[in-house]
Amino acid sequence: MQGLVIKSLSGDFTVFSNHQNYICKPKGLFKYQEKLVKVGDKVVFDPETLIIDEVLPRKNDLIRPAIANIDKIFCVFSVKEPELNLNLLDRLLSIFTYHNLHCLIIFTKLDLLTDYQDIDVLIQYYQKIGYAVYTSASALDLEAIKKEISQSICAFAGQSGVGKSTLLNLFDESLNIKTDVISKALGRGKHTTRHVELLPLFDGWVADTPGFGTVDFSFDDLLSFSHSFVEFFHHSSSCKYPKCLHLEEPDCFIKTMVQKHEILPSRYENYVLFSQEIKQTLKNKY
Ligand SMILES: Nc1nc2c(ncn2[C@@H]2O[C@H](COP(=O)(O)OP(=O)(O)O)[C@@H](O)[C@H]2O)c(=O)[nH]1
Ligand SMILES: [Mg+2]
Ligand SMILES: [Zn+2]
Repeated sequence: MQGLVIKSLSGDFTVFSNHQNYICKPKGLFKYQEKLVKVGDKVVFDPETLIIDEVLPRKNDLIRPAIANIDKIFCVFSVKEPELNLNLLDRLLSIFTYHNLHCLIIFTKLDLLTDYQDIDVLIQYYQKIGYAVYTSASALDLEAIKKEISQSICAFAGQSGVGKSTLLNLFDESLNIKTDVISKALGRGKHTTRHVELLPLFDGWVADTPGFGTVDFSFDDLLSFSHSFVEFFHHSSSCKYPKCLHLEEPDCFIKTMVQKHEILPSRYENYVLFSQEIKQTLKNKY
């Protein structure tokens, strides 16, 4: 029988199939390599012996958090408490886009703002470059997020304390996910969510995943990294050099766009910071 791995806990894997849960073990072959089965895996298992025989090919595969076959990844960012972290937002969008994951953005805690002008600019910019952007303060947006979740395996990424668990509980209070009171001293929440688990929601599945502050940020080369900034990639054919990295090259259309404020300054700043970081990592690797 085929099923979906929705939870992994000390060597046991909960497989959901035909409206039922089966607690399974991987077959002998996997025994020493239990890490080979992941939450999100589609598996072939025997409902009698409760043995997982085969892991079907993955559509994608994240290492941290360990989860496979994600259809949609919501990048959740608070506008305050903790302060909006655009560096982390651009970092997540870049690496997830590089891995062909469908990213969406949710801004939370808009109630803590007195002025909405800055956030409006950001919302419009990220929408313009192709990402769906929602705010947890809008009922219409919450309806739209519901529709996105339906029939999909979704993950909620973002720093702790931004309101991921609160949002999921708002959708379905029976999920009863533990939320966290922000530690004022640290300006961030404690890590309440520890393991990865898929929870049923609106005929889809959601993972309330911990951390994501330190996502695995490695690229094969700078050029493919540059493509992960989608609007840069879109306009890169107008640069003088076909393989322009938009750094030191002359006649770079992207830099012109930055000067004309057609590209958000923080996007370009983060792009430059990330390219330096990646350059250093690639140098150490070879
Ligand atoms: N003011 C405000 N606080 C919120 C909002 N969403 C969540 N919080 C608070 O932020 C803290 C962290 O929320 P939590 O859901 O645990 O964050 P998580 O770590 O991302 O899962 C809790 O004290 C929540 O009550 C919001 O929209 N507005
Ligand atoms: Mg949480
Ligand atoms: Zn360029």
